Amino acid sequence: MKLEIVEYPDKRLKTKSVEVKEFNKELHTLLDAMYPLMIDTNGIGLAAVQVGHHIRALILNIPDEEGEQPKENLLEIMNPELIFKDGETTYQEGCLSVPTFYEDIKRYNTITINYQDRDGKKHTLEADDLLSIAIQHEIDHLDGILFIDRLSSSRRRKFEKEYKKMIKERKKS
Ligand code: Y12
Ligand code: CO
Repeated sequence: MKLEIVEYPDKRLKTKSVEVKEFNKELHTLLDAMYPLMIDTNGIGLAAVQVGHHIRALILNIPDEEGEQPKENLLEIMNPELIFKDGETTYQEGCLSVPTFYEDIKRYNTITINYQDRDGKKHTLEADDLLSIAIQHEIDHLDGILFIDRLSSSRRRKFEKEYKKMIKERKKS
């Protein structure tokens, strides 16, 4: 399955993704194709909507202490539900759908989610620090929200200007 990252300002990123109801071969093929794409593009998180599939599915692979991302650490999360949130943290976020741009975003520090794995089995996961931030970033994607939507209006204007410039430069090269 050939996948490509959908990049801002593509309107598909604004779509609210639908619940995963069938945990079948089609879902597994999609998840299996998302993983190498995420790793090859230096990503640590990727939602299905970022590859043009509007279902509530996402993958995460947070680097370990050595900066490695072994496949054993891969999390495949379907239909996540935030059931607990606490504290506050700020992190300079980036997104494969908004290349070259990083901004400080405020999130909950600690969260608990319920979710289903690729076979539909239910799990509960407590997360803090980078994992918590990454989960919140990816859940936002499922609701059609990008991290740039969380910027103040002045920071957003600055972003739009810089991003347009980046796209222009990229077209030249
Ligand atoms: C903390 C904050 C946000 C997340 C969400 C997941 N974000 C990513 O995986 C971002 C990846 C990323 C990778 C880049 O590298 C390449 O594209 C080669 C990148 O660099 C450029 O665009 C030049 C930007 C973002 C998780 C945790
Ligand atoms: Co993202």
